[in-house]
Amino acid sequence: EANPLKRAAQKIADGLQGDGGTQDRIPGKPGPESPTVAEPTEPREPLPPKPDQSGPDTVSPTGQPTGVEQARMAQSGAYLTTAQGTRLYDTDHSLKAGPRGPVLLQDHHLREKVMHFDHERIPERVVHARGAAAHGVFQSYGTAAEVTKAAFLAEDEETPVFVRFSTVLGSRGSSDTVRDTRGFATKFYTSEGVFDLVGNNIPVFFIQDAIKFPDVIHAGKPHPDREIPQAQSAHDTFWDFVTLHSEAAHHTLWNMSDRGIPRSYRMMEGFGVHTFRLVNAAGETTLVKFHWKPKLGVHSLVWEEAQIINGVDPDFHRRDLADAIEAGAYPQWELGIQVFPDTPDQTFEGIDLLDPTNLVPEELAPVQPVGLLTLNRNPSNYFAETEQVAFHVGHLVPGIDVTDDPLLAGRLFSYLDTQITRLGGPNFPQLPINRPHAPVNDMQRDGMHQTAVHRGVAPYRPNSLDGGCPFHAGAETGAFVEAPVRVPEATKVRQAPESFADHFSQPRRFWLSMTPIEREHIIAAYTFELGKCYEQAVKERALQVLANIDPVLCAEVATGLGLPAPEPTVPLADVEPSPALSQVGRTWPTEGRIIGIVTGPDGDLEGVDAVREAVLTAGMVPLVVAPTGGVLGSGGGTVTVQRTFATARSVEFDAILLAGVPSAGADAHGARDAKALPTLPTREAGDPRVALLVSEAYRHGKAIGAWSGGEAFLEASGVPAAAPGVVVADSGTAALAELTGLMGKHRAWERFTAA
Ligand code: HDD
Repeated sequence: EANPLKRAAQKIADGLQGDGGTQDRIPGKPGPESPTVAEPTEPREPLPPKPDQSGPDTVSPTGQPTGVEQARMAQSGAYLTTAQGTRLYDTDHSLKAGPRGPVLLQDHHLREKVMHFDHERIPERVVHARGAAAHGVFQSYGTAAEVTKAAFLAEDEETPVFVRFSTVLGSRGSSDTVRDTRGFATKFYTSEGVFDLVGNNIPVFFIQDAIKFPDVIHAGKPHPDREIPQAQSAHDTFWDFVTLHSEAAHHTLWNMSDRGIPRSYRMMEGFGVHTFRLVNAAGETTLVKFHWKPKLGVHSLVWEEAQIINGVDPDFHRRDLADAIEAGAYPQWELGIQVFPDTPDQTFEGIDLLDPTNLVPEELAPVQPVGLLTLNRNPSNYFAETEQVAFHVGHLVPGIDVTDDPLLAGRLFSYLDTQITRLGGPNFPQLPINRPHAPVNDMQRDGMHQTAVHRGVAPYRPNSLDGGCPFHAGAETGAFVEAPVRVPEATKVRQAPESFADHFSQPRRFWLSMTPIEREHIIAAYTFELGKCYEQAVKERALQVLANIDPVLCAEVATGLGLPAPEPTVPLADVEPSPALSQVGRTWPTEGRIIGIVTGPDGDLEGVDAVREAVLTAGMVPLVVAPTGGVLGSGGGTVTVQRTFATARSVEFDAILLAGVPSAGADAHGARDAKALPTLPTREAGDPRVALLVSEAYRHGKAIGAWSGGEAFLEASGVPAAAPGVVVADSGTAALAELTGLMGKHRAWERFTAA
């Protein structure tokens, strides 16, 4: 297949044949490695990883290449063994005194097997426990070379990376589409050592000083008595904290905006949040903020969609990322920097650059692209890679240094510290996923889980016994040299600077930068979350914070809560909006978008086939939805079904196409699952499950198209054929052409009342 996008989309569609699992595959189309029905009798090696999967490329702590194979040593040979390499003839029965007798204490295999199982889990991350990750490559444009000597940012440098996306509050098994901030952490395996950019999809933070991190997280995590709610902020302790602590107003507002419920990890921006200091070859310094800009645009779910997905497919974001990469539709982001002069006061246009609750509008300091990130390989083992990867803001390379942001200072302490508990000792840099690709020659020795066999007798400096090795490097031999920044003379205090005291002008700018539709979403989010709180005092205090941001926002939420809207306690800030903060209004590529094509045995199957072909050619994914699974039609004009009315839910699709005449109710095609529920008040025409599909898609602003009688589904679902974003056409391909144009806007925004 010549068109790579089409090939990618086809692969996603194929991979999604049934609802996962080999039994669901279409008869006659087994997967390439489908297991046979019975257990194989001939020994064979474990299946190799799929083409899209790979483990980390590693080198040993002493710089010796080891490759992935060493990491897989535990799987050599075709025969089952103990951990000591002794072959086993049975692992299904404990050693007993007779078949019905007691189990014998001497069963060393039972003991070893269960002992290991008992210790398979490590503590999950205290925050960002739930994540999904991928390998990739970063290609530098060289445009940052003027401001930094970092080798990986020089022209045409290619650096392997590993990126982990995450939610913050939920535990490892929680849902993907909760309202929360998302982590966006990147490990660059550069020739000068590892550089980690440990950012979020929101450019500001709840607190200005790391000493408050345990407070904000304790407040956001589930209530300590019942451990509910999981993974979300709609509860009293969170709102108690963020309303008592007004520096949290800005980040909270972002969380309540559409940014808190991204459509996909592939469609999120990333931010380094803090201001960093770059150093160039001449030793000159510049202050910067890092940005990741997704090629597919920044898109979000709508709240109801997010809530449904949490039940229907809690792994929605994880699946989306892995499917896209497996199919070859590699997600890409441009890394960019906002550049500020390194002045002694470290402010820009009156904005304190050391205050992590501030952003600098792109209109004041444009984001300048410096390189391209492409994620192109899925991990081959979740635990070894995604779970064991250890990021740290202090993993820096020459040319990138930190600033005195007090939040960053605390992070510099916390990340190393937490890995000791999480990964069981100080040797986690030796884990394959964490190993630098640059040669390592440290004088760290011993400790839990030491896997290196160090040579020599003198792990100390100065020494003569190991020939004085290893040697210090100078700046010219690639050493990390801290930027010699002057620290002002001062007295020790536990105090924030006065410039950290403005907590409302930045949130007000964000609010003013939103379109009316985005403002409605924000109002709805506050109303929902505060409506879930029990404490009246917390709600009242939240309204006070909102009054200080904007009177309309405050009044609308107050109405929703049935409470009076208070007057502001600070003068409303006079700020210019920053249109770059809004997600609505631009047109974006539609690659990788998923179109549900609803049809049945009586539908226009030839038309469906033509549409599938056109969707694939456009690099999007067609999923055919029909009353039952299997293959529709016969002979040449057949269509394979990927989803049934029972398994499909609108939230999986970015747009819906309705092909052909609707079948009246489930009985027409013998689908029993429809009978598992009490009878719905079925409308004249149309299966009620399709009516739900279409009405939900409509409510969520998704493009809907129909042809060849499919328009009757619209009627049955209560969707006006003339509504914005609804297309009725003569043929499937004509409907698709219009639909694609609509999807470039992400949603039919005109359908939202605020528009
Ligand atoms: Fe943090 C994990 C991002 C403030 C302490 N943080 C963690 C991860 C991300 C961030 C993306 C997950 C990394 C991964 O995938 O393994 N954190 C941020 C950002 C912050 C921030 C963007 C503010 C700008 N964090 C922050 C503070 C502290 C921490 C102020 C502590 C004082 N963060 C941690 C941690 C974690 C962590 C406890 C948990 C697991 C880990 O580090 O490896 O150390």
